[in-house]
Amino acid sequence: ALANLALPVGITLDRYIMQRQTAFPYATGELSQLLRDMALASKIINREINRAGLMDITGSAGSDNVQGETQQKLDVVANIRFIRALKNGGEVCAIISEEDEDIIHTGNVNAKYVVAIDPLDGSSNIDVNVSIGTIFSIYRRVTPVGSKATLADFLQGGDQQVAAGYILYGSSTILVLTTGEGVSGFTYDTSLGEYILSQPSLKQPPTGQIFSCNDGNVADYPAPVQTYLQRCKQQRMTGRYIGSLVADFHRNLIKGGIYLYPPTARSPQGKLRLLYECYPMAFIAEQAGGRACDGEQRILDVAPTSLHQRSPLFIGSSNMIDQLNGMSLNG
Ligand code: AHM
Ligand code: MG
Repeated sequence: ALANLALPVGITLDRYIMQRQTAFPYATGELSQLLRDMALASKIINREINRAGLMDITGSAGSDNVQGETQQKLDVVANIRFIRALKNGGEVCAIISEEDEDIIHTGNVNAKYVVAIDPLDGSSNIDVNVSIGTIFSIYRRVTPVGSKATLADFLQGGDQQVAAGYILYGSSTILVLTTGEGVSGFTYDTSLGEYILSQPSLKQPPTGQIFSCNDGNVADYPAPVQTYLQRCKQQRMTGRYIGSLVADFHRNLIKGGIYLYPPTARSPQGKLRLLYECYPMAFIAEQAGGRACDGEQRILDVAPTSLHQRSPLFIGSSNMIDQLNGMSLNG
């Protein structure tokens, strides 16, 4: 409540962060700076995405291609940009990314935070002008400041996240953020180059009409999930699936709905990654009043064992997840 007093719609992300910092001194400014670095990198990615259709042209013309970056795939470019921004910002000692097998050490051994990131999610949508996103998760390190970060810093568990967010590069670009005090949405104003607070307190409707999954895999889904989906169809609910987690999640967050990525024959552990896809989305969902589980337990309770581990994901409106879980119990 205290936080909302000072947060009128229309203020910039920078001002929001500054005001939150005074209201909640959760950090001595480092987390604020880190969030600014993420926002800056996302603006650069946004620019690259908007020019994506021109890349071959500018590439072949040889312009704007000092480091050869414009010829690289957009997800690789996004990875480079985020890592660079976090290195330069100085608040992050190590990063894990969907694009890199191992921990990336930034060289800032005195920094207090680590970040897990999927720099550009929904890669199958990049070439076809459909919405894509960035997902990130932030922890305070558990290893001593001054030392090299280790696996332990990343395998703390979902409830230890201090902040999480996503950027949806959609019909407009929006940044959705939680620091554990609810969820706020910021819309990017391209003319100002600023994120503007547009949704100070996002709440997911407790129920909804939308179900989102890859229907092509349905024969592989566990029986209770199949039954749940049959009921959705019997009730003439709406099926919507973009194939970009961020976009599917965001629509369901606003309108009410459920997103499902169950285990399949191709991906027996589920497809999505626990540390930089499931955990941050689950943190946001819960902070907005929604729920997230893996079919057996709360996502945030799933024990992390490796950097790139996968998990099934069921996420969305609270009543819909409860209903699904109730079916799983009945078998
Ligand atoms: P990616 O990280 O390789 O882009 O994969 C993650 C994406 C999610 O955004 C999306 O929800 C899902 O994979 C779609 O998978 P599928 O094409 O199997 O339905
Ligand atoms: Mg991904």
